Amino acid sequence: MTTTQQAPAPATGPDGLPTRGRRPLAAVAGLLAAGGALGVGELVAGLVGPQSSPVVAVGDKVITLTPEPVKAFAIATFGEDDKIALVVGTLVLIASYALALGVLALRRRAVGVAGIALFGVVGAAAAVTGPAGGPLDALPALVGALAGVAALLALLAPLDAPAPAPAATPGSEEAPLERLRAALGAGDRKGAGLDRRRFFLTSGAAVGAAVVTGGAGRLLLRRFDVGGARADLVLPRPTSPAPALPAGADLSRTVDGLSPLFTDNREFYRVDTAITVPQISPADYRLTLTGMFDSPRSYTLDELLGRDDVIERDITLTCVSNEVGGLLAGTARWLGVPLGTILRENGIRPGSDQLVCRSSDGMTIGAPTRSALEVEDAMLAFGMNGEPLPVQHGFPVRMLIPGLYGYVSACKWMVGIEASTYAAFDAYWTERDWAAQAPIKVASRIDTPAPLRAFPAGRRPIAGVAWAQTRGIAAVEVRVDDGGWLPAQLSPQVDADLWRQWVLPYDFAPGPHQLTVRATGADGEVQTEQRATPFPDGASGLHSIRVTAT
Ligand SMILES: Nc1nc2c(c(=O)[nH]1)N[C@H]1C(S)=C(S)[C@@H](COP(=O)(O)O)O[C@H]1N2
Ligand SMILES: [Mo]
Repeated sequence: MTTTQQAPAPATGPDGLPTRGRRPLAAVAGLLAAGGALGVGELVAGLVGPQSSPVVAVGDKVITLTPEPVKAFAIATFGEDDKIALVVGTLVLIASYALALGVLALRRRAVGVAGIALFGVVGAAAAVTGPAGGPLDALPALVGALAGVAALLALLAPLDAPAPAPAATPGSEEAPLERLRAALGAGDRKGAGLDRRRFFLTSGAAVGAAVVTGGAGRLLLRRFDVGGARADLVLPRPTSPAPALPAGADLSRTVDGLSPLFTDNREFYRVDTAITVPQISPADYRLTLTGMFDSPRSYTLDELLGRDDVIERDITLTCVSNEVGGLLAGTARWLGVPLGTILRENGIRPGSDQLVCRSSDGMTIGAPTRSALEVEDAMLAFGMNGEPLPVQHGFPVRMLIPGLYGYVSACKWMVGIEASTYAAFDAYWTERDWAAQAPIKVASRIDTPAPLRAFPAGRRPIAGVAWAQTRGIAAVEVRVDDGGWLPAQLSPQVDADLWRQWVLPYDFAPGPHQLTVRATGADGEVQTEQRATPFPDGASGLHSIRVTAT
């Protein structure tokens, strides 16, 4: 008599069939259902409007809810690519969720349906409660979820198509082999009820539908794009042009690797929480003043552009998240109207110490009223380096207050100024424990030679930039190894709000060298070597790099 080893009873689906070989396919079904939901969601968003896109709305919420240290880490690690990192991370999360959901749904359809419904409800809630959200904005996520449920059920059906129960396999060796062959698609296990052909046909249809609906949604959303309107905008001539630059003002013409005096708009650093850049049509634009004003009003873009006090100024903008030696600083020639004049003509009340600046994407930037009124060249800007503001940099109107980090002054896509107080309101970053007030610290950076690089020994320039907006830079010194501080040559002093380039030609002996730079403000303040992290009010310390002359 032979004894047959009894295999443990396999988990079974609703039809009593084993789920085992079908699980990978069920996971794929979950993934495709999620893809279908996202695609259909985008299509409906294309009809309803950009603020209703579930992908974007959820991403925005993730940014808002991300703890500050994680956000700081993301900006420090990914810099400009922080949003790409977020989108990729979110997609990985959604994919894992969908794969698991597919497997669970194989045994219990209700779990799959509930999981996708939850997905839809989260997306709908995020869109409805977004800064520009309304009840209609729930539609894309809900319709998307319905499509996702339909896709999931259609994809799972061929995985347990009714079929005669398998004949008991007598040999113990054969079963696992058969299962493997079935999972690899080598052929249907006789009677397993798995309609592989139908599964792949349905999958193909689901992928096609997801791609077509998603693509159509994206195309439809293009009609909200303001690129064309921006290109058509004619900027006024400044009544007060920027000071003329002396010949040879830009030292980068002769020094390789040195930052240009003006940063190209395409190269200009970008820091914001917007996953999709707000698209504000010039015709619809309004800047509305509210709060502690005697006679607050609003301005159309034409009213701002048509004023007779248009100023043009060269200002270096800096992000509080900039690390010592970091690249989150840039200079542009800005065109706009004086902020102080606008505030005064609306009768700003003396009791206001904070301006709550509101952006169309819901961001709030809290700026000191006093600086807005008193800092020379504080402005509402609509032009950047001779063009209308690029959409990424705040089109059509942003604020600038020289001398303050961007997060307390440089509100982009700005649609409102509420004259308020620090006691009454915590702005977005202050709520996240960044300092409420943050003047830019004296800073200097070595651009060339690049850190950890090797170059031929002998004479070559050490060069970089230094900034101390509103005060100006008086001197930059460089230390090589343990030597003394050597004065660098500076680009001409044009305006205190503009950074200065510096260059020091140096004879490098062969071997490794440590280069350190420090700046002195025109007010006599020497840049501190005391190291501080960007959080909570800006990094400090000296930029120091290692290089090797060979
Ligand atoms: N609406 C909005 N404005 C914003 C921000 C933002 O996240 N949203 N970020 C601020 C920060 S932290 C900085 S440093 C500057 C950056 O301006 P830029 O992207 O044009 O360089 O914009 C400021 N204005
Ligand atoms: Mo910033």
